[in-house]
Amino acid sequence: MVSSLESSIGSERRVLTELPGPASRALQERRHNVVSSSVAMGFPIYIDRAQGAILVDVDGNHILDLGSGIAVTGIGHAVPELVEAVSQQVASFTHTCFGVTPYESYVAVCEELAALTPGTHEKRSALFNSGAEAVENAVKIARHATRRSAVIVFDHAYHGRTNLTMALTAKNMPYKDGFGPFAPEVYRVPMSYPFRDGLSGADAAARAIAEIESQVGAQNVAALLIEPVQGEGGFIVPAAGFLPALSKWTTDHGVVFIADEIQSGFGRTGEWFAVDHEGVIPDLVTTAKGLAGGMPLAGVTGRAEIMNAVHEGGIGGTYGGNPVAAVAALAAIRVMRDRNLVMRARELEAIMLTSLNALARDVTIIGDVRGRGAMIALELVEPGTTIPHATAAKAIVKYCNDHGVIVLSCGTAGNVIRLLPPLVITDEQLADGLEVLAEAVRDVN
Ligand code: PLZ
Repeated sequence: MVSSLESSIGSERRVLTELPGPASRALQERRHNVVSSSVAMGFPIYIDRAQGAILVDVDGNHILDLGSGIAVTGIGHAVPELVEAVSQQVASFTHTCFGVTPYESYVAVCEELAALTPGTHEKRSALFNSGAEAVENAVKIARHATRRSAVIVFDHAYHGRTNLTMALTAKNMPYKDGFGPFAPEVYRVPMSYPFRDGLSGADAAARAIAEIESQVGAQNVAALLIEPVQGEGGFIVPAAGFLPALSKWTTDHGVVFIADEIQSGFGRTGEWFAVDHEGVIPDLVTTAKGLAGGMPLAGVTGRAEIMNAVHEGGIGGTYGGNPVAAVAALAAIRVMRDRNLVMRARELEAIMLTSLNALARDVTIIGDVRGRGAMIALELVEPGTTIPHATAAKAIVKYCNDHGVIVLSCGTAGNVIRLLPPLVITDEQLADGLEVLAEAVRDVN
């Protein structure tokens, strides 16, 4: 069954109808009658099936996926190992609640997280359903372990949409507007943003630390929470030395350093975790997205003494570490290892940077090309300035969508185009997608 699916989909982009096509438009009508208009609407083609880097919609269009469902399906779609593992698990049992009666796959995922996350210290993990839930629990654990309350976050940060994680997230629209009051004891400090601040990592860290010390006081800080490469905020890679300086400061002051690796983790940046590029060892790491190849699973992993500081039963949930999601994670990790997808992310980086840097030399609206691994972005500006150019980003996304390529925008100002291809994308597929993107940029320029 799996092989017939593969052969029927193939690896090429193929647009047969206008997009969205008639069958998608009919579903869109139904959606409008029953789905809340508050739910985001990206590219309303309805997906029927998918394989590798290709999504097939209900009109039979073959769409090239350079978004991976926001950095989730790094191993690609319909991966036989994952299909097999999930199918078998569904047939065995789908749920018991790990807190009621446990099962092996939860333990095995925690063993993998202990082995893969940075550092050789004793680690413990707890599993959850979503990224926001992992971040929220990491903060709960850090507060409990330190008996302090303040949490430090950064400009442009994205950590989720629950009440606490909205407070941690920097951007008002669409995430926070009208949803307050927000959780207290959250303090925001400047991020290192080389394209816009021109500061060295050390200077940017000194600026952030000075604000923390004067406005909050190190002794009140439970946790410093940071995305080592920011995702929704614009694929901002901090200047070298920024993360190590912050990490040292947290160690010196008994503050829990939490790396939110939900978007940047699991091979995406060409290391298992983005902090690995600078040898930073976080106290806690949050994971989700790429962890389980598309099944909902998230984790908090970190120093045993911090993770075990909470009383038994203090952390949990009905579905956290669900067995179907857990076996999917074990399969996804196996596939990543077997196919050396972490190294593949580096190859994708080289291909994307070469192509996009060449494009940037030809056009006036690209201010910056940046990123790590298969997490690469274009920051768009008004020609000859650094003024964010959000309308260009919108137009580029639309052009790509019209031509059957999924690309996503991001950035506090909405002026960044991000590429998050599945790590299994072929060279030919990526070249095709980059060609469409280049046409889009030239069209808008
Ligand atoms: N931390 C770093 O990137 C999720 C958000 C999509 P959840 N990013 C995609 C949207 O518009 O809601 C994310 C992230 C980082 C936390 C999260 C939250 O993960 O699984 O969406 O809760």
